[in-house]
Amino acid sequence: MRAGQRVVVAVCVMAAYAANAGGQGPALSQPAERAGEKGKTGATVKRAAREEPPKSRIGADGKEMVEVPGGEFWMGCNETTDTECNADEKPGRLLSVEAFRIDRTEVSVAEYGRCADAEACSSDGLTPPGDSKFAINGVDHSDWLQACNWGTAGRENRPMNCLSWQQANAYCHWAGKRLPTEAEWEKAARGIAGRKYPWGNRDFVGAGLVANIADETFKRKNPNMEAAKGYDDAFLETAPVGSFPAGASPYGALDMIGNVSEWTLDWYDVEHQYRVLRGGCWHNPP
Ligand SMILES: [Ca+2]
Ligand SMILES: [Ca+2]
Repeated sequence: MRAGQRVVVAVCVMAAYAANAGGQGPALSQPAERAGEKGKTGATVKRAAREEPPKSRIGADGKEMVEVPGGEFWMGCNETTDTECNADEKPGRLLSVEAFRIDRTEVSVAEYGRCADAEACSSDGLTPPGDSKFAINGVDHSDWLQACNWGTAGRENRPMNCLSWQQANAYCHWAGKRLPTEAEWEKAARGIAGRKYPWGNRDFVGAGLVANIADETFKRKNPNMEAAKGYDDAFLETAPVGSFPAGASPYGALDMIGNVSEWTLDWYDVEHQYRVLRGGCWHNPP
């Protein structure tokens, strides 16, 4: 997904160095051999030996983190389960990452607020002025700017959004972590075997309440926009972080689809103008 330096929906989900990583970051290893058959992972995950049990709450923000084991996983389009892949999701391939941990939930407004109180995070531009304009493909959606959560009473447990990559990056550094690479984000979201969604391959209708996306509630307010037919998560804009436990990834990460998108470390383009933003958000259909 392409994203500029400031978008309406963005948040960081963070990776911390694994306790057993010897201080080495979970950098991507060399891409593995392409699978002989698309969609076939053949991946075996080996859990690295560790000297102490993982801590579940890590960093200056004290957020709960989930552990993602190192090893190969299927990244990108899995044509055996998904016929609607975008061009930038192809070709699907096996990649390997080192073990890492990632926050279980999106960063909340309250958590970002503690970083701002510590003067390690900037609040610049987080509250759009009342006359701000926002459009997608030439269509005005300025009313969506009210979904920016910073500074609105009662939204302390909503996800931090409307922030730049630099602001997300600064938050992660304050917490003693960093943004995930795109490969780490994807493995945390779908596991090793190329799932279509974090919870598996079942589509939204039939999977239960699994994510906050453009649903029937969204469609009633935005009748000209595309939305999931027959799926109603009951949230028009953002939901409190972690509201959809049924949508957990194989490692327990929440809201990896929907609510707000997550910034990653990676550049989207060779010109280094855009960073990769993943996961979709409350105004994206499936
Ligand atoms: Ca929704
Ligand atoms: Ca999300």
